[in-house]
Amino acid sequence: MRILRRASALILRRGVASYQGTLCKNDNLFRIHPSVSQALAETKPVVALESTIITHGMPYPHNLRTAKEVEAIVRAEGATPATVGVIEGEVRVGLSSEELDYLAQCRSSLKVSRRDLPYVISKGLSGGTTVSATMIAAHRAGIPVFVTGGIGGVHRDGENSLDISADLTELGRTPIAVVSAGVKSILDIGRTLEFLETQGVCVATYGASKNFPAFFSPQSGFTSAYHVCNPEEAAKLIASTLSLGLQSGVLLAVPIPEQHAAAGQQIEEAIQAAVTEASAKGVTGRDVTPFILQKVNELTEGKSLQANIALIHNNAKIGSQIACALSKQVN
Ligand code: PSU
Ligand code: MN
Repeated sequence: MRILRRASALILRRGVASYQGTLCKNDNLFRIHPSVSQALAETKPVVALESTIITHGMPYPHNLRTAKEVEAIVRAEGATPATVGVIEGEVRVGLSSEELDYLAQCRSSLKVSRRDLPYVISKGLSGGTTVSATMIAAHRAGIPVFVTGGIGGVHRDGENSLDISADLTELGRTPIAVVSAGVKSILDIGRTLEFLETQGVCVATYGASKNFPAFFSPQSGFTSAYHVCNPEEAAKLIASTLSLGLQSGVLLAVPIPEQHAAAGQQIEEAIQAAVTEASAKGVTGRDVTPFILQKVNELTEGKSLQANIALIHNNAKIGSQIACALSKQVN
């Protein structure tokens, strides 16, 4: 029995070690910040963070303040933050304070998803990376844990419009664990979960139940396939995915803390109004999510933004604890 256990621990370590072996050297297109490459070289925990939330998800100066607070939370938990963004045609894994300032204030920065990467790079442009593009960069760098607020999904009426976020297909093809507060109810949550299942994505709620959270609310009426109760359990789930060599990701859904979920009902009503307005105004494609987020913030007089910030802080804390637990398990 003990030999078996030792053998499986060895396989686990080898799987994750070979994963971390994908760590890329600085090349022309991907540049890893020295603090991040040093942490990776020393097999210390690193947490990847996205930047569309900075360029398109929140207004200035809340976006910049939140980005810096989130990095500080990651550091306080003992991990190294690696915010991903595109600066003048180069994907940066780990941004300097000046680069964060630049992305937060630059009005012309683009929203960069998988499909946009080739164009943005070829033109030397700058932008915030979505969940899908951030997963690609994190994978290249060898960072298995990535924290965000909410992921994209199947939009309402998506069965007709086929407006399905590239985040979902990315989760199906890139072995990264994404820690998020679930999926916003601006989306069709049921179809989003179905699509994730088809893509082979292991979805687990972080907490005592399988209730799948709806971003501003701890419950969506849907459930995850599984739940994990603590950082160690979450880390084991991630380690198994990596060791199995499944090239698909894990979605860890962290419910918003109860005290910040209070405005949930008011936000829900604002979402209904914003979705109706978006379709009446003919907003489509990549503009839909930013349009609705801004509208909901206006309609709730900033309450949705406050809840958004609170849940991102919480995700950063839990995601960092998971990254630390994973690092302990494989070292
Ligand atoms: N949901 C939010 N805030 C955000 C996003 C989603 O609450 O900022 C961003 C994320 O970067 C996500 C992207 O990856 O929007 C999804 O966009 P789309 O629906 O166009 O795929
Ligand atoms: Mn879309």
